[in-house]
Amino acid sequence: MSKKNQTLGEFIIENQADFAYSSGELSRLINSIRLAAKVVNHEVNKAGLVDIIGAYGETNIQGEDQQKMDVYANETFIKTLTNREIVCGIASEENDDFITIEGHKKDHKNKYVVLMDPLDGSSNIDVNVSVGTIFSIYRRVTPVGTPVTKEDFLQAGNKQVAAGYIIYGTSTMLVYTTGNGVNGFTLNPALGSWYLSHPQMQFPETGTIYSINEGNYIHFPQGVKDYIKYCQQEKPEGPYTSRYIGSMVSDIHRNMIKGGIFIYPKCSQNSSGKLRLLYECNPMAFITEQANGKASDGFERILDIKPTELHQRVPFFCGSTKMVEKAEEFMTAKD
Ligand code: AHM
Ligand code: MG
Repeated sequence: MSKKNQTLGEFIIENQADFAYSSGELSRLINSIRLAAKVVNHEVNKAGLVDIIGAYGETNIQGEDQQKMDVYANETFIKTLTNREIVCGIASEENDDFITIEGHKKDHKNKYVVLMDPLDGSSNIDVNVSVGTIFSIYRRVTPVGTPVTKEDFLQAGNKQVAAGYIIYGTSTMLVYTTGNGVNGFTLNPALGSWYLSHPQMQFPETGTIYSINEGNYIHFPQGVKDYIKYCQQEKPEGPYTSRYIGSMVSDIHRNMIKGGIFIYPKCSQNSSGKLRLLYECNPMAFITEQANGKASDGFERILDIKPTELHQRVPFFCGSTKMVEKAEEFMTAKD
């Protein structure tokens, strides 16, 4: 039950039983993420003041320009998690391969792996628009005491024990699930504390917002084109509203509160879409389902896809259940 002015720290202690296996390790892990998020938030907020924004001059494995803040956020999350010895491995959008964390005693005793996109939508920083961090947590599948392997990271999304995102927006929020609903905490920057502001978040069953980069319309599959036309048709509630920030965390966060669908489909020039399964779609899909929404690749449940590669991409349809179902109808009819 949510209490007035409850902080994230208090919430974690009070809901210890929600944490799978409840050994305290997972709560310490969430605690580390909330700490790293505060540090990144501090820098993101200053981005317009100091000469820290702009391309860093390197490209990541996806062949995209890395922004300075991407690098900073990546290092901050990795350092914070590594120093606290609570994970045995990390995979990040910004690193080609996963990182093995052996622990100070070099005994590989930690049980969890974290997959993350340290700063999603980072090109938005240059124009003072919201960005986010996305994280996904699994229990390792290889034996404790041995170095992690790719197998520990290539788990289906339905095996996630926790997932969340931080949205660096007009206020900064941390939203996460451990498989028992979704709770959102807002940072009070003056105190450095996260307060439970959005208990048990739920997608409305349906909505009137559709979020998709319509500039790519010509490259979309016919099913998506038909669904967009459906969104634009006159209906009792009027044509739907188009809202696209270009920062998935912010687009989905808004749609979770107001009711809507987010789509990043495959395109003729990119057969799997743009978004990454392991550290973008899976965590957002876990949160979405926990908030009564639905997430698929247009046909199949995202969380049931068996990953084959760390940086694998997947088409993504995510949001209010009825809207995703409707979009899937159009996909099935045409693809
Ligand atoms: P990034 O991880 O390189 O920032 O890319 C992911 C972002 C999402 O947040 C957003 O929904 C999408 O890219 C926008 O892409 P596009 O500009 O093609 O619409
Ligand atoms: Mg990203």
